[in-house]
Amino acid sequence: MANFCILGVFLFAFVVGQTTADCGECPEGWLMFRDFCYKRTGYESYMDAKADCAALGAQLAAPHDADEANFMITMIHPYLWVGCNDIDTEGTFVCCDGTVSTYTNWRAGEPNDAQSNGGEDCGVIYGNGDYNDINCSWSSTGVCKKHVTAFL
Ligand SMILES: [Ca+2]
Ligand SMILES: [Ca+2]
Repeated sequence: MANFCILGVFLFAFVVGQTTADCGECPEGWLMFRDFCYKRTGYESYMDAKADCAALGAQLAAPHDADEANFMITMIHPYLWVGCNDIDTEGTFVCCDGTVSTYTNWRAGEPNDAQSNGGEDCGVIYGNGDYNDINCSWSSTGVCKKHVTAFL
């Protein structure tokens, strides 16, 4: 019975730890969502946005679910790089955080790698949440994402 009590305490601590993590706050100029800090880049190419985020020790953000996408949409100007591209393998969108995108919301007919635009390998998200692939050298804003503990 005692063992069950100890297990219970550990489980309680684990659950509480998961829901009330006090990992600090985002510095001025960054917005917080869950345990991450977000900051919009300038209006620039995908590679420049990615480089700007790297210079901040952050990654070009890729939404991993609808809630995160909806948060990022509040930073749209006028749309956002989503931080995932299929540069290496056409049709397989890999994200800057090293994951294959776990959340996407492609507009009907997208991604279409439109050859009339010189090919399209970089994802953007629009204000309604729809995704499109556009030419990576075009300009958009992006969002840099960094775990809040990285600022401690
Ligand atoms: Ca493509
Ligand atoms: Ca497209």
